[in-house]
Amino acid sequence: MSTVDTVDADCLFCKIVAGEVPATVVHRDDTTVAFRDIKPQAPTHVLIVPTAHIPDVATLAAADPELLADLFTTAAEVAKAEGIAEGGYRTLFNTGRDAGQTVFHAHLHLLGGTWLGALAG
Ligand code: DGP
Repeated sequence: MSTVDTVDADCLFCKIVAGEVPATVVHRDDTTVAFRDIKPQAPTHVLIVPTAHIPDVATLAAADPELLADLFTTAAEVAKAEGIAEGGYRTLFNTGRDAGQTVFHAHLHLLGGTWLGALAG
């Protein structure tokens, strides 16, 4: 159960959660919604968002760690449904301008379906 329950009427992802902006939704439950990224960077590229409006993952972690865990649980379920769980996948948050965050409603990127390369090393 989420401890935060807010909506921002001007937020694109709040509008997707509410069904006011179309998106290809692949999962929905009480606290999270998962939909395909409009500009995919891998064969599977899904965004998992809290239904509540929370601007970034740092705010989310401080406000509701259980909800943060829900995002990863949903990511694992979507990865399984997409057939990428066995091969492996990447999950990441961009936090703030320098990381390239463009939508200020926390979202977990789920990427997979191909060799993604190593991030470092
Ligand atoms: P980030 O750079 O971490 O803030 O990622 C934002 C992502 O949101 C980016 O990969 C593109 C995606 N995106 C932007 N606008 C839309 C939209 O209207 N619909 C969908 N499905 N995805 C969007």
